[in-house]
Amino acid sequence: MSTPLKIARLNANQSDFAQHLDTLLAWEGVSDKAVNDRVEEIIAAVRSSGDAALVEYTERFDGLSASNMADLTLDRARLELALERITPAQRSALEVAAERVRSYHEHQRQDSWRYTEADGTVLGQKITPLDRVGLYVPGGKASYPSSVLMNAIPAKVAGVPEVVMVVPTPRGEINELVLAAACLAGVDHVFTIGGAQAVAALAYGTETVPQVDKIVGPGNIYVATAKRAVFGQVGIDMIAGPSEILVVCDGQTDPDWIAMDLFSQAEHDEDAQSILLSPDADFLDAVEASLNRLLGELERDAIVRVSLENRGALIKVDDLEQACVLANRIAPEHLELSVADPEALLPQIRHAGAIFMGRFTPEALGDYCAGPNHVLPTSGTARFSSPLGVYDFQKRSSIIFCSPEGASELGKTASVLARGESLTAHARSAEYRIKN
Ligand code: HSO
Ligand code: ZN
Repeated sequence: MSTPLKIARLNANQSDFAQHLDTLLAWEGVSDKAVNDRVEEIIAAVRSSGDAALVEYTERFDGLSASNMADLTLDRARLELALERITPAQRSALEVAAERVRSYHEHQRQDSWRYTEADGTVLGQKITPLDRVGLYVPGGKASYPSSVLMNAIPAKVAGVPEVVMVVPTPRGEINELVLAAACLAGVDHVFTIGGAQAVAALAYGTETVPQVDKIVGPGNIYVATAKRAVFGQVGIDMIAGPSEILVVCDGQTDPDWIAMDLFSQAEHDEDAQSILLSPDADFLDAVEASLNRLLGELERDAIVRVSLENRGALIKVDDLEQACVLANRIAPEHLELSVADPEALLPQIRHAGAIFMGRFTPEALGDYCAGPNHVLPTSGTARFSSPLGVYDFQKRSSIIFCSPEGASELGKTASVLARGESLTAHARSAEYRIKN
């Protein structure tokens, strides 16, 4: 029997609970001076030397030698080959997931609209997809085909004509599932480059890599730092923190199910956070026992242990109402309402990236194939932000079309305001159009 798991047990009514919770939730977005300097250097090199810099960094950092960018480019035929190389079961699972994700996101498409004011002026909003989007896909262990679907499909549903994917392939190791997912999602170009150099290439363009308007997708500290650095030159999605799950359970779900739901977040990485709230103390004991019994069965048990011991907690609450108050305070990325009547709790929930309703809706289903996006606000940012979606790949232009009467009426108002700001040309421009 291995060492018992040391996971925090708290009671929401203990006097120092607020302090405990603050410590538990504290997360410093990493920012490192040395990394910053390195990233700035890389960006400058890619801006001045383009493809040559990409080839050189890819050799240095990924151990992959290429004579030019053509060697680091994968065409659609290569993506189609990947679809043939994966197993039929994998292919059909990817297809099912892609279809569900597509139809969910089709509900998010925004349309242009307009209306006419009484003076005949037409006002409106025109929706336009971005021209070109870059998708960063990490290499190695955190390379998730599901994330390719979650990032590329909303862009395509939004109508983005060109999606450019970059994915590092250290020592030439290619993840066929990632390429197959890219194929199904309709990714247009793939380059096997990564790190800050790939982000710089997407932001500024090189001889081979087309310049994009927005960069989405997760990455390590170099990628995150590079995204922050090129923000303004291009749009970015978000700088995601570690993954989190908050489970609220009435004590009636199988404790093994809840234990595994907590593990499912914890196995992402050592900084991931899994918290359980329940009014039933015996149930918390039962879940703790399940965690101890099941932990050894996991492939990533070492990561899970660090995550749960450093950032996990089992918390006793008075009732489900108190659990909802805490859920709003935590504003988790994922919230499972593992209770008999989740609809009764839903009106009380204000801050969560995604809400999983009832005992039969584990986060894992949402991570892969339920339909909604798995790119969600982390570290409490669900207080003010939303899941990645079609709206992240569309933008709005305002439309103003004045009638002569409208111009005449509005001109009077604009003239007064402009003269108040001492902007005479503004005032006169408006006044020319006032009918006398
Ligand atoms: N839970 C992750 C998404 C993911 N899970 C990908 C499995 N694969 C982000 O919240
Ligand atoms: Zn996950």
